[in-house]
Amino acid sequence: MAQQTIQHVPTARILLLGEAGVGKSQLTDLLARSVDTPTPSSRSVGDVWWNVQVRLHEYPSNKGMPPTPEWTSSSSPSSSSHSSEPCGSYKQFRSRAASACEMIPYFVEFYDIKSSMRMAREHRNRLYRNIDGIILVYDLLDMRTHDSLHDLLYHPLRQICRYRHKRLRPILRRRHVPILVVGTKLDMLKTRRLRRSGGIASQLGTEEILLNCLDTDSFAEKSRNEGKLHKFLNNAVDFKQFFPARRY
Ligand SMILES: Nc1nc2c(ncn2[C@@H]2O[C@H](COP(=O)(O)OP(=O)(O)OP(=O)(O)O)[C@@H](O)[C@H]2O)c(=O)[nH]1
Ligand SMILES: [Mg+2]
Repeated sequence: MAQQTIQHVPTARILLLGEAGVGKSQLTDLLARSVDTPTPSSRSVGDVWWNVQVRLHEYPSNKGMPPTPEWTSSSSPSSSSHSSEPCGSYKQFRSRAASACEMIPYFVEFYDIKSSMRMAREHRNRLYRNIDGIILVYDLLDMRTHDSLHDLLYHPLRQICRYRHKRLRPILRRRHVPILVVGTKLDMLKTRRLRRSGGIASQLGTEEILLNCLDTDSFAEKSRNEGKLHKFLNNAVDFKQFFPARRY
């Protein structure tokens, strides 16, 4: 990780959107959990209108370069197509790749708005303008919570579009703010639904994760979910860099 003082670590902001009771707070807990911040109080920055939990994210500075073999295949290096190469050359390749890839630390703040509070539009808009990524949350047991995501997304997306792209519409045609869709309560689903091709994730061209928010292994290291989350957070950092929030 690059040597930086804590004041110089930039912050990316992620907004969680979803109906009441779908699991936004539980998911925020899971997303922000880390070895260094094991309890909610150690990673929370509370507010009247929303709960904010924070975690560190390491953004790879060489995102445009080819990935290392470790990320391209789940098999071990010895069983990959490089297996005929002597061990030394594989090690050299890895160390070259590692030294080329500087990890830049970012704070990521997850904004979990309290459904019970009615926040003034002016405060909400001020928050939306600084948002670098959106997580849409729905309950797999109640697909109405999935269908309402379109409505919940409209206003924040419009604000982000207006203040970050400096144009009002069309909202989704240009490169929009990164979005991740999460379906919760997978553990309570009796029959496993097949992936819905007409779902909001495929309409927006984004990744979707189905999980149990109560299971702390849902984002286990090197799991598919962790990979999708990392990619989403990297995209949020990209968005922050390419479309920086202006001061008002
Ligand atoms: N079994 C199970 N329960 C879950 C899951 N996610 C959330 N819950 C439970 O669902 C209830 C609601 O979760 P919350 O995280 O409070 O939901 P919320 O979206 O923050 O709700 P509001 O703050 O009212 O908007 C809680 O009792 C959670 O423990 C899940 O994946 N599996
Ligand atoms: Mg909540």
